[in-house]
Amino acid sequence: MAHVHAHAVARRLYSTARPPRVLVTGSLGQLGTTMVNTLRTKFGGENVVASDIKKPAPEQRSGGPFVYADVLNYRALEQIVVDYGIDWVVHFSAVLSAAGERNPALGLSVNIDGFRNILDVAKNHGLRLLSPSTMGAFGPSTPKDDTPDLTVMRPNTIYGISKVHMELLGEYYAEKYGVDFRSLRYPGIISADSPPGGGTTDYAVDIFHAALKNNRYTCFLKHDALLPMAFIDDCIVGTMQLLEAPRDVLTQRVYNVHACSFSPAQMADEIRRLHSPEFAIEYCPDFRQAIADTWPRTMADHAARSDWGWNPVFGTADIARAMLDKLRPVYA
Ligand code: AKB
Repeated sequence: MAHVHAHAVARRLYSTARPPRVLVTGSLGQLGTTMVNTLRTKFGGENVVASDIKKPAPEQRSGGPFVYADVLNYRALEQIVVDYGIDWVVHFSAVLSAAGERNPALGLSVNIDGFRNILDVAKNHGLRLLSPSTMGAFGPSTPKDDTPDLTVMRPNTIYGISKVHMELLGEYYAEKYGVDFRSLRYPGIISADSPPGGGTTDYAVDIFHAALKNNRYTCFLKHDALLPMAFIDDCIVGTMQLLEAPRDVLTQRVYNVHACSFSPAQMADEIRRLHSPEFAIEYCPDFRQAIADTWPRTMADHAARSDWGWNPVFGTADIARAMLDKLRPVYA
C-alpha cells in the first residue's frame, strides 16, 4: 500500500514540481535518435540521458548527456541511474528478428539478460520502465488477421521468444514488486533519418533508398508478404503517449499498435505512382521470408486507442510520400 502511495505521490511530483529524468538505452538505434530528441524537447536536454555501446556522431552528442551503457552490466546501469537521478527508462536495446537468427547467442544475452538487468534496476530504484515488444512476439499458430492483444503466442524466432519472455517477466515484476512496466507491440517501423538494423521489415526502408539511388530494388521478401507497419512519427507519438499515460488509465501492460498493412508489391506500386513509373522490383526471398510468414497481417489495437489515445495518421501512401520527400535531397 505504502508502495502504491509512493508511486501516486511521485506521479503528482512529475506533473507539478519537475520533469522526469529519463534514460534511453539503445539511443543510437532506429527509434532512439528521434525518441531522445522528442523527450528532450518535452523535458529539457539535461533531463534525458542517451546511452548506447556505440560511439555517437558529433551531432548525436549535443543537446544533453550521452553515456556508455552496456545493458549486460547491472552495476554500470545502476551507476547511471544513481548518478543522474533517473526516474523513467525507455529500453530500446534489442537484437531484432533477422539479427537474432544470425546470432542467437547475442540475441539471448541482449534481449533476455539485458532486459533482466534493466528490470532489476527498475525494481530496485522505483523506475517507470517502457520496453517495446513487437508483432514478432506472435508466431505461426497465432491468428493472422486482426490479431488480438491476448492470443496464442508461440513464436519460433529468438527475437520473438525473448520478447514474449520480456512481456511476461515485466508483467510479473509489475504484479509482484509494483514495477511500473509498460510495453507496446510495434509493427515494422519506417524511418528516413535513422536506419533500421537487422529486422525482417527493413525492406520497407531499403526500398526507398534503392528507388532514389538506382530506381530498382531486389526485395528479400515475396511480393505479397503483407505485414503491419507504422511511420516513425506515429510510433514516437504513441510511445510518448504510453510513457506519459497516468498509471490508472492503463487496463493492461502490453498493447498491440497497428497503423497500416502493405506488401512489397503494394509499396512498389506507390513508388511507381509517386516517384517513377519505371521503378523496377524483383523478388529474391531469403530466410527472412520464413520469419515474415509467422507474423500477423493485421493487428487489433482497440485497447491502445481507447486507453491512451493511439491514433496513427500515416497510411501506406502517406508513408511513401513522406519517405520520398525526406530522402530525395539525400540522393539529389
Ligand atoms: C523486425 O523486423 O525484427 C522489427 C520488428 C517488427 O520488431 N522491425
